Amino acid sequence: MTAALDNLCQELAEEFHRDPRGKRVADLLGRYAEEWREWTFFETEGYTRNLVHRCGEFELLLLCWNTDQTSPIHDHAGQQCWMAVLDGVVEEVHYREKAEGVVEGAVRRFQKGQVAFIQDEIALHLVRAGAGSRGVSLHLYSNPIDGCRIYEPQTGESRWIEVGYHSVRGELCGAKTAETVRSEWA
Ligand code: 2CO
Ligand code: FE2
Repeated sequence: MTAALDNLCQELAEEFHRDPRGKRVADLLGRYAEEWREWTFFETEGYTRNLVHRCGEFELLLLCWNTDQTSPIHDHAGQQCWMAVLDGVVEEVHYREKAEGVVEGAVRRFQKGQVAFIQDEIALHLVRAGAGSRGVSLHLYSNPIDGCRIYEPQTGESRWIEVGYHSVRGELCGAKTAETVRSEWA
């Protein structure tokens, strides 16, 4: 399994060594279309974060969105985030922090093969399965993120949370935290 995913990680690593801003990342992610199904896990409690690869420059995750599942409104801990849809439909809603709270902005819908990009300078966002659809998306964070701030929609209050992995390279690990995985791989 995973020769194609491993090749993709190799190409991404070369790209980040060439250019830390990763100008070709969207192209590489958008072209990727193979071998991801056996590393996906759909749960009823919430979307799952499944780690494919983590190194100093980036981490690559498969996110599985069951029908009606949504992330909280969140930031990206100062890092760059690319999101390529591999299957189904995934929607993104932008938010801006204002004195009165968080204010909803653009809503965008992404289908298979489309790639979104976000970083804190652009907006906060939430991501959800498209109406009536499930979705699988491939997320690249550069650098890796161990947590982010989540925002309460009504008041705009925020708090930092640690993000975890549901699986690592196809092996279920519960909600193992990024910190645990990093120390195991060190
Ligand atoms: N950033 C969220 C996460 O890593 C997913 S939304 O896409 O950026 O769980
Ligand atoms: Fe996000």
